[in-house]
Amino acid sequence: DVLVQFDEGVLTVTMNRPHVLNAFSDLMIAELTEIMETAAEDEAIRCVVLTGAGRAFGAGQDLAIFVQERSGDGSEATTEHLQAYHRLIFAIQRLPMPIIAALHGVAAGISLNIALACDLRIAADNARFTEAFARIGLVPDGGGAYFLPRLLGAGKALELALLTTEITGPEAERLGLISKCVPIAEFEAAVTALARRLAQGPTRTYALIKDLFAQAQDKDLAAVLQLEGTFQAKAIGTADHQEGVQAFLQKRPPQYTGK
Ligand code: LHQ
Repeated sequence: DVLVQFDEGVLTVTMNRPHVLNAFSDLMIAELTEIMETAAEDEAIRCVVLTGAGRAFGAGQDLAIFVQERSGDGSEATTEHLQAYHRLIFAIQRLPMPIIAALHGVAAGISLNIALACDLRIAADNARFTEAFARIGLVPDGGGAYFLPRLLGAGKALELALLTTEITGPEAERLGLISKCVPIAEFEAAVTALARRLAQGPTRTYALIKDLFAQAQDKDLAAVLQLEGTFQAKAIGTADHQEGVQAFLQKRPPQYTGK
């Protein structure tokens, strides 16, 4: 249920169940998790793009499958199902290289929250975002209660979760839910340009930045400053740092190798 393509350091991962707007099957969760876990170990991959086939990013859990396979409450099957999603969220969060969610059309329910677990989000102007869970009597999962308040602030996050308000691409950019919204005709080119730019960047430093920001989240200033010192020492030891400084002094663009 997932397609992968590798080009110029960019791994493009496409959720491929377009007949149901890429709603999640068990297979799609498992395949995505394995792809992310494997990508984390592959130094040739310097940026990952997560996107959806057809007219949407994703419509959340496939509800037809969910009802068929595990009607009922709090059963062992439901717990296992949620744990499979958790493993996917952790696999995305643990990627050392940057991951971009490329969002066109609908991103609803857990598909939206998986996009929020990515580092950057770029959307087409036909994008529609909704924390759809409460519409069917569910609470946001897949990290919604973690990511959304951090991105938007507690008030707006709770509002979107309670009202399941549909946010458009331009509105999402204004709120800070995504980095950028572009016209649909320019979407593919904009995603490729951003992904290539990151893939040509200082990949080890990006990994350090991601780790630093993750660790800094629940620390006080003194602890963060100390942490920054530790991370900066590692960044100073990278070949790309040397290259960046040399390129600056020689007034030329840097040629980063990701080392
Ligand atoms: C779908 C779906 C779908 C199956 C569209 N499933 N077929 C975690 C753990 C435990 C339990 C369950 O859930 C979760 C996490 C979650 O993600 S909960 C939230 C699940 N998602 C939703 O509630 C969203 C349901 N879908 C919708 O509200 C609409 O389809 C949206 C707003 C996403 C899109 O609307 P439209 O653009 O009007 O498209 P559509 O509704 O016509 O959908 C196209 C087709 O895709 C249609 O099939 P059909 O055979 O009629 O062409 C839909 O039935 C199917 N589809 N979402 N989640």
